[in-house]
Amino acid sequence: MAIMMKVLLLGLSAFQLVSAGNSSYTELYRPQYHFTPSINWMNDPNGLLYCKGIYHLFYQYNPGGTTWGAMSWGHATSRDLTHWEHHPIALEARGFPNNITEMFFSGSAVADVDNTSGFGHNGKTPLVAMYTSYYPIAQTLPSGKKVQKDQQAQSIAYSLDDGMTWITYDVANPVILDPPAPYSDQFLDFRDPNVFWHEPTKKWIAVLSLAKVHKLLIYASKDLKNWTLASEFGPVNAVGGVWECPNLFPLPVDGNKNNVKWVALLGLNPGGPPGTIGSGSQYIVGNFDGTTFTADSDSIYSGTTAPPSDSIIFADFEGTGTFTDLGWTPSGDLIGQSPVSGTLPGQQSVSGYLGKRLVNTFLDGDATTGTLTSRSFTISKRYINFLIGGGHDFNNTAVYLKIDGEIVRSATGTNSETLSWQSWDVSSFLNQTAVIQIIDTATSGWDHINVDEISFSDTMARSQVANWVDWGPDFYAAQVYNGLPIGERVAIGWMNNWQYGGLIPTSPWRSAMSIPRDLSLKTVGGKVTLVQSPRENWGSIVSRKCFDQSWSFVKEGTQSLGSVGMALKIDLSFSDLEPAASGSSQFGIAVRATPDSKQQTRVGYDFATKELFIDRTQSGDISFDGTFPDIYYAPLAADDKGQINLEIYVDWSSVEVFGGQGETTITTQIFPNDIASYAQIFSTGGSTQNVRVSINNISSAWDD
Ligand SMILES: *[C@@H]1O[C@H](CO)[C@@H](O)[C@H](O)[C@H]1NC(C)=O
Ligand SMILES: *[C@@H]1O[C@H](CO)[C@@H](O)[C@H](O)[C@H]1NC(C)=O
Ligand SMILES: *[C@@H]1O[C@H](CO)[C@@H](O)[C@H](O)[C@H]1NC(C)=O
Ligand SMILES: *[C@@H]1O[C@H](CO)[C@@H](O)[C@H](O)[C@H]1NC(C)=O
Ligand SMILES: *[C@@H]1O[C@H](CO)[C@@H](O)[C@H](O)[C@H]1NC(C)=O
Ligand SMILES: CC(=O)N[C@H]1CO[C@H](CO)[C@@H](O)[C@@H]1O
Ligand SMILES: CC(=O)N[C@H]1CO[C@H](CO)[C@@H](O)[C@@H]1O
Repeated sequence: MAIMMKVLLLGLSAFQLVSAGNSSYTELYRPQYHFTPSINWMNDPNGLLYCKGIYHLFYQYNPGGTTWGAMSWGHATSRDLTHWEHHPIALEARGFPNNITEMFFSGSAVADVDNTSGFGHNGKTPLVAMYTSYYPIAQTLPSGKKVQKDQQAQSIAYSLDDGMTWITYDVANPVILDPPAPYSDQFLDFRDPNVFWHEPTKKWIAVLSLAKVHKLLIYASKDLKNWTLASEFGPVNAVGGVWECPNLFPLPVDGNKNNVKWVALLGLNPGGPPGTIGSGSQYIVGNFDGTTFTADSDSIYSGTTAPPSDSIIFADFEGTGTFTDLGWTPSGDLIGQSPVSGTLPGQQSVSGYLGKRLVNTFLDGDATTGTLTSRSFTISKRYINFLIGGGHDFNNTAVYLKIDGEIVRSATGTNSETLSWQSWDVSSFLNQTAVIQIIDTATSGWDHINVDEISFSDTMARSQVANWVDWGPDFYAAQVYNGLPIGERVAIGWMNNWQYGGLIPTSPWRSAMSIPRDLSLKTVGGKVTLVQSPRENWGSIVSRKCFDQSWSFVKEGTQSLGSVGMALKIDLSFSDLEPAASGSSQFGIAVRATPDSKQQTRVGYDFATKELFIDRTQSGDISFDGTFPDIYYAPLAADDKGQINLEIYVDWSSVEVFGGQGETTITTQIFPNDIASYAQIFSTGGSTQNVRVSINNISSAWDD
């Protein structure tokens, strides 16, 4: 149907087109202009390669169902990164479905135009894919190499028909069998080769991840077959979970071809941006000489920043002695216990605390339960700032502010051992008497809490432990295209999160890719920053303007824009005026709202904190995972005219916001009703000036 029609339209007769399924692409929640497989489970983008005018998109795919399993490489192609053709599976799990002996995990692909591999034949340029072989059982391979149960090793395959069919290099696979000493014990977590041609040294480079020890390994090869370890990099910055899916690529700074920097971009799971749970992506800017990647010093964060300079430290848990000695009242298993020096036996590495000691309730593993109650104090400053890590459960692993026995503020961790700053605005409780309570009342899976450096300040404390590629929960495992001209880099991310990826309420497919994004490096606020802009053939899918209006000011309250649709491109700009007194003023737009506004996703800006946000707490179906309904914040400064500029891309189950020049993005999935086509603007705590809202309908990329 839709898919077959496009075959005629684009005349891609050379391709054998098979739609893996026969979806009409109109099911509830089906993305209209984001890539999805027609059926079954998808995760990481793989093998992104631009070759002969065609963008290849391979992806982690389960041919057997809508949850992770039987990992294979699915395949689609596009001429414009907007309209996609489905192709037969490129690399199907060996032995699928009944006796799987090898799965094809993530990797990348290149066009070996100089035939360095010798795979060329009859004048055909070989495409070569390098991927992680995962072996669910111990075995001796056709190459004679022996692998252990659950081993991950790196293999290659080649194609002589422009990527349509692939031949695994069985005589020698895996071409990188084991991690190098001293990491040989890491063979279960050694993955995701990112291969590219390095012209100055005329070599292939492959960057791999040693996921659990937070290291990138850089290998070099003349022929894609024989690989030599060149160097290693890491750990740096965010290390709250495994490092996966590394990329390394050059980009000119501010368009200057004489000032090229290299970017290492990688996934992190869990331990994403502050306030998110689960997967995230970070980048590091530096230099690469063909052997070693060296980070720029301003791209490395040495650790948690100290609290704001005006802080009064209430509890830093330093010194010696028990919680009781420090003035806290313990209960349960915490009676007689003390703050801990860092990581406990059996625990992943705890980081981000200040000084030597912190509250860490992993004492008897997750079995420990109890509470700690502070002495009472008078609230004297606007914020209570503290470092928090550990489990995410407001009821069981949490910090509470109590006034007269009532919980008036609460905070919880993000299922990460890395502590980060959280703050309560307590300006409405000034001069009142309060206590802080730290609770751990549950006993399995992330049921512990880490707390440090509770302090009072008139400034909100922030954590910067990494350069976040995206501040939302749904942008992971991004990969950058090979084969584009120097200076041009397009990335696609998996628009999902391991926290709830297998539970999202879509059928018969699960997971979408992000909008393909043009990457560049620009100096923003004095710092070389990764800037993203959506790269789609908008001209072919943006239909008519459904709303366009300017206001010199919008008064406090909400204003309906009517029913504007479910797939939208919205340009929103407004003045960043310091709110007079309230300090809590926000402006923004609610999209995918039902007529009664009970469902809506709010995209806005907080003038006091200078943060962009997406609030999906009422976005529709939020029932499938307790961490899904949440608000995501990201720093964003006004432009030099004092305006905040947002580009917002709404689809049937997602919202992506590009703030400013694209230095700040937030990507979230949402699952609203299909009557949720309304939009409204809101200005809270005061009026907002110089507002312009322009909305275009986006039509389906699946039914030309
Ligand atoms: C599974 O495949 C392996 C390798 O081809 C073979 O040795 C083994 O006998 C097979 N097992 C079953 C149960 O078919
Ligand atoms: C590539 O190299 C192989 C091995 O040397 C050779 O047989 C083949 O003809 C070459 N192919 C091309 C297109 O040059
Ligand atoms: C592999 O490459 C290394 C480094 O270039 C070289 O020393 C070695 O001889 C090569 N091995 C084979 C089998 O080609
Ligand atoms: C808090 O107490 C201080 C000093 O006693 C006083 O100046 C201030 O007005 C009080 N603030 C509030 C909000 O009650
Ligand atoms: C936008 O598209 C939706 C469905 O695709 C449609 O219902 C709506 O009327 C359109 N709005 C405008 C103003 O074109
Ligand atoms: C995803 C989808 O629409 N699958 C349908 C494809 O066609 C067969 C046979 O007509 C249906 O049974 C499937 O439900
Ligand atoms: C299961 C449970 O007790 N849930 C509660 C957790 O705490 C929130 C408030 O933060 C309550 O609304 C829930 O009912």
